[in-house]
Amino acid sequence: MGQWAKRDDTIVHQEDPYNAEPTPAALNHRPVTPLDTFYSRNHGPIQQLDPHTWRLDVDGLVDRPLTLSLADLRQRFAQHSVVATLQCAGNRRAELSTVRPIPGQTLWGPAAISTAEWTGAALADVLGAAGLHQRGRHVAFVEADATARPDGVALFGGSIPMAKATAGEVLLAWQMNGVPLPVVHGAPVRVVVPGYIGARSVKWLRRITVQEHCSDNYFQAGDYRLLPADADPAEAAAGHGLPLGVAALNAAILTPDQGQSLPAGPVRVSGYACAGEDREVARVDVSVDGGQRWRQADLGTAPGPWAWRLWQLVVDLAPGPVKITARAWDSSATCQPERPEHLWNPLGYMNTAWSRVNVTCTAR
Ligand SMILES: Nc1nc2c(c(=O)[nH]1)N[C@H]1C(S)=C(S)[C@@H](COP(=O)(O)O)O[C@H]1N2
Ligand SMILES: [Mo]
Repeated sequence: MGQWAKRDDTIVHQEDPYNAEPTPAALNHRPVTPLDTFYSRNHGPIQQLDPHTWRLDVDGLVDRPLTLSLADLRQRFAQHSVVATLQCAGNRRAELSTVRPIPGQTLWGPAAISTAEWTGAALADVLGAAGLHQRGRHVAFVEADATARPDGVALFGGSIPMAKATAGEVLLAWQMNGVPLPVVHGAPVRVVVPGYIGARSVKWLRRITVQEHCSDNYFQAGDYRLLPADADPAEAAAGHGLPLGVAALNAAILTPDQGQSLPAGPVRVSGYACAGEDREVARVDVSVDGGQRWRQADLGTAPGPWAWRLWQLVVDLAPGPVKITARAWDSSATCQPERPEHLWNPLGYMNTAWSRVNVTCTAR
């Protein structure tokens, strides 16, 4: 067992802060990702909070500011479970970095994405108990500051618009796959915002503030922004570019492996597809001739409306080099963009280009 109870074969991009993704093979085939396989993305230290003394403040534009213990949260509010996929906005950045380098950012493969069954209180219910003012437009989250952090590393936070915050699917979760939330995933309580980039699902939650404007936390105002291709990354800090929120349609091939050598003949191609916000994955197409002809993959059943779809297709591969391509369509008839060149941005976010895997088939 590796660090933070992750599998031994976990790909650890960085030890401190801990940033790690599973191998594509480990992620594949399981609609709900086991805890030892779930990716983990951290901008600062993993916080060790005592669940008995932990408190959550709810303040800002509310009638009745609240201070809740874990017991209060569990007893005062109905318990909900949602199967939701979390995906880092930096997922698949490594492919973007082959277009042009992306210095200083974690080069995630296709597995900075995972799915869990989250259990907790609905944020909507907690906000209802606090009483919302008319002027409240955004709900901001900030993490605890229990652990010393290196100089210059800001407290993690962010916000979501009021309509999303009160929609019911956003949870203050204390359980993941039926067990208490592991420390590395934000114990004792984290936010889970289904359909949004992972960065809005704040871990080690300490405070919820209802406010007129979106969060000015560094990780919303100065990071997780999509800059124009010709911008200097330092401009993000000044609030340039597009703030990221709603997730975009994405898909990736998980098997076969990039560069794999395998016998010609029938080969199973498989992976995931995930739509953003309230859209659904409608179809996944696979091509083995660089995109001239396409066949439809079989979509596995959705583990829930906020979760990815796993897919697979057996294709017949001729001897020689083969380019396998996969692309997803969503319920708005939107398809993923074709090439990473068209998406390249200085911080390397939102690579949703068609997924490509090159293999070599040997005659048998
Ligand atoms: N407090 C805190 N919450 C956080 C982060 C963080 O660094 N600190 N990282 C965010 C990002 S960028 C992502 S993608 C998800 C990752 O969640 P996980 O580590 O449970 O997979 O958590 C989000 N919540
Ligand atoms: Mo992220």
